[in-house]
Amino acid sequence: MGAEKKGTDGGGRPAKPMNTPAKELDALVERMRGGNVRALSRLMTLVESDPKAAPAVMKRVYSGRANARRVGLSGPPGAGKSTLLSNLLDAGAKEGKRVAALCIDPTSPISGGALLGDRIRMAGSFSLDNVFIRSVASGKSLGGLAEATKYHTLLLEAFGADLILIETVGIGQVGYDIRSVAESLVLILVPESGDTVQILKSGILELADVVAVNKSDREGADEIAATLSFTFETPRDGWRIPVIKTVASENEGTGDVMRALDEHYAYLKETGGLERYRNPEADLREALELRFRRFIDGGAVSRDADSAQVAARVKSGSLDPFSAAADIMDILFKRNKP
Ligand SMILES: Nc1nc2c(ncn2[C@@H]2O[C@H](COP(=O)(O)OP(=O)(O)OP(=O)(O)O)[C@@H](O)[C@H]2O)c(=O)[nH]1
Ligand SMILES: [Mg+2]
Repeated sequence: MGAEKKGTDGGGRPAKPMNTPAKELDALVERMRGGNVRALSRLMTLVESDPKAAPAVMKRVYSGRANARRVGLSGPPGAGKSTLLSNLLDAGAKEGKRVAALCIDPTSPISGGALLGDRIRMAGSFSLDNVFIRSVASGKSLGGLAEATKYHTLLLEAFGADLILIETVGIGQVGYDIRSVAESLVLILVPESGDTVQILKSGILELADVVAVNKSDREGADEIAATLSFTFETPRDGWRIPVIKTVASENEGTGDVMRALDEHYAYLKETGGLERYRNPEADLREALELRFRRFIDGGAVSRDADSAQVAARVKSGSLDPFSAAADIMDILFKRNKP
């Protein structure tokens, strides 16, 4: 992509802690906007490993971004998320799009999927021609996955990506609102995913916009696809969830998934669904939530003697958590800036 087309970068390098000088940031952002992959990776590492540096970066990249298509891929472990993602990346690149992938893995910095795995294994991120891949390891991101993913998608938009694919762990374990980073969600199931009743019960279908029945080379694929199609016969808010059979390992069905995503995007545009999730007010709300979560997770309650006392009463059962939360909010906001 852009000036540096080949090879890997130092995405895994620890970022310089805290105050990267403003001039240095300006220069990095300028190089990144000019298509420099190394600068992009550096900025990603910076916001990931130092949430305190994030506002300084976001200040420089938030406005003037192009809007990228952002697609999430979710599904049970081993369903073929990485393989399908890799197919979609290649298909997008062939269409001349600048494509990017964020692979979120809660346990290891390397996501599965032979092709993708090999690409990523080389470094924290990888880029070749119009393809950019980055793995986001939860262990590395101090602000947590939600925060890192949000910043990374915004950076990729500033970089000029047309399509951003985000692989997450199984739906329900995502741990954050996927809608804030992806307007379309592909749920990948396999014939072994169990009967439809089971799938419906698990609630994982709630968020899906497109369903792929992957490993359709295996027995039971037709059956599960037919039942799911029947289940989705009635449109939800005017969108009928397509059920597509794929064999990701053979690159079969990739085009159908791409088309379904195009249709979903058109549907969102028509119905105002895009603006609902993509606007500065929604981002402000999320930024506040992220900030507050980090504040709490960072031990704000236990560090403050009065708040800690209230928390202790919850633990001992003498105060309910809801009254306690109200009290602690009062105490903390009078004293601190989250
Ligand atoms: N038979 C068959 N195997 C497939 C298909 N798609 C992917 N696989 C294989 O399934 C395995 C898992 O694929 P991945 O793409 O790594 O799946 P994943 O969902 O990303 O896995 P995790 O990230 O570990 O949860 C790999 O060995 C793939 O080659 C398919 O359509 N048919
Ligand atoms: Mg994977």
